[in-house]
Amino acid sequence: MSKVVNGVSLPDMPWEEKPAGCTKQLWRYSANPIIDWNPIPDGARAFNSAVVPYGDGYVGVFRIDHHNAMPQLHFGTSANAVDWDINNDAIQFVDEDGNPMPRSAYYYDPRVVKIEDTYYVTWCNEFAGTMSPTIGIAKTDDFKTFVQLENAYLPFNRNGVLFPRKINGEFVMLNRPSDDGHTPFGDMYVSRSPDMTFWGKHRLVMKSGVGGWWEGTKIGPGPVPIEMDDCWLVIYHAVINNCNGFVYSMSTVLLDLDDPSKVLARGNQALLSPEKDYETTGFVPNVTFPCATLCDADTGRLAIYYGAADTYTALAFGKVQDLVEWTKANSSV
Ligand code: BMA
Repeated sequence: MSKVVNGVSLPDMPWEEKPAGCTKQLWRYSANPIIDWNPIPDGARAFNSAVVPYGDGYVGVFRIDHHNAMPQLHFGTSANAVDWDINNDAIQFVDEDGNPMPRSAYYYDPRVVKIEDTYYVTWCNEFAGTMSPTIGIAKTDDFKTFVQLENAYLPFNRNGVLFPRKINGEFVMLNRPSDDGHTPFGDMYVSRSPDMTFWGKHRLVMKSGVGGWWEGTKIGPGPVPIEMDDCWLVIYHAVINNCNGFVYSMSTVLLDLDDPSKVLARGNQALLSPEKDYETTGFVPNVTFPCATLCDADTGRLAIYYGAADTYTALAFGKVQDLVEWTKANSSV
């Protein structure tokens, strides 16, 4: 059995045991969704958001779509990682000298990761004044001041997901090059940086469709990879295009610890697909989009935070050891 490496103990994280009769590796929280429509006065929907343990509780960077449909990032806190208190004001990023950064037209799908003693936020950011997506990066030590760094890439790119530690002395980021529309394609790449500013050594990790039609349109990285003793466990989103449009599911892939461009095993089917009302009905129907996890290193309990129907925030549970075993036993490669 694989073990979690470099993890933290989270004995009080949200958790429910697998329901009797459940044959799947992931199961939903019985009180889903945890965030409903209109979570704050200025926001219509909170979804595709990031949470991390911090201090005595948890903090989050939330994607909040405002009533004009434009997404912003809002900071939130929680004692139990289920009930969230989200600021009505969007995060105002500053430059290295503390001056407010010009606002982007949109900020969405954030991830948050702690690397050494600094927290980094990555998100899909407007490339200055072009309405074209790239990956924005900011750092914070206290979740009060968020210092925005250079965008990582030229347009177009969505989904920048940092590994939780340097690999061979470099920062490493999974990402998904795209177009500036709803992107009818998408493969997963990995890029490296010595300093969080200059990104290069780009490598393909995996292409869509290898496992079958369920992931035939596009794939992209989800939450921050989880370090196991024999692999990186990565949850990814996988998109099918059917008569009704795109459907977003999730599955798992295991990457090589020293060279995460190498796929060790990759799930051959979806582990969670839209099926509940809050996943199939909302602002964008049929979306389950994972952006964050909490993992208790002692037990391997995993809570996945996913956006449901671009409207709600929901939780699913699993065990990391079981997900690694399942991926190895049900691999498409
Ligand atoms: C993707 C991203 C996600 C969104 C999904 C479904 O391209 O924009 O934020 O959840 O589409 O609308």
